[in-house]
Amino acid sequence: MRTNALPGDILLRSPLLQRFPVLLGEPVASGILARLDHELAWQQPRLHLHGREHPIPRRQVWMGDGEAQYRYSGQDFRPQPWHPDVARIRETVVERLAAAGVAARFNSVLLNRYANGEERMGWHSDDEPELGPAPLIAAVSLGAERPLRLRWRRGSCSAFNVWLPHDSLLLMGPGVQEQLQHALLPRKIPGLRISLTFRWVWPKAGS
Ligand SMILES: O=C(O)CCC(=O)C(=O)O
Ligand SMILES: [Mn+2]
Repeated sequence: MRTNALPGDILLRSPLLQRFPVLLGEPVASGILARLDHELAWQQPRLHLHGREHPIPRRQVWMGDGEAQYRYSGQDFRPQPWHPDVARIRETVVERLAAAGVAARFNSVLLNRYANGEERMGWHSDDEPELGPAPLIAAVSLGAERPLRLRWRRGSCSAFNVWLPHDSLLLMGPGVQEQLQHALLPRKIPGLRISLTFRWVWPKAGS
């Protein structure tokens, strides 16, 4: 079996949450991590939360096709054009999902850069209207292994961690955003981590 065809672990069946190890293989994955770190125009926007303005506790880049505009916390983000490494990862993700029987397409990606274990992303669901009613999100992790924490939006089932190793892919299938929230909480884990969360953004009517 080729290492890049390793099957994914199904973590939840309904809604589908599946983790695939070894997406790109080494040394490709580490080379891409270093290039994205150095070559992208990382931004740290200030967002209004609870009536106050705060810089986000990480850096980010919104990338994608021109019409894939994204509105988040009251701000519109225009996509940067595809970086060749990111376009290559998108292709690999689509192929890997197709091999697992999941048809997916992505016109955009949010890249998140966490310089160390203090940098984080709070509880949320990726359920903005432009992602449609049942978004499929594919999250690629590069660099330091950290856990994604998930919790159910209803009922009393416990929260749980999904560890995201370097060069892994996590598929959050339709229904995950509606039923669960996720967060990347601060942890005493040193090292740079970059995640790429691929999405399909429905172009705005009239654009
Ligand atoms: O960094 C991660 O793995 C989580 C990113 C995330 O939830 C997002 O981009 O919406
Ligand atoms: Mn998210």
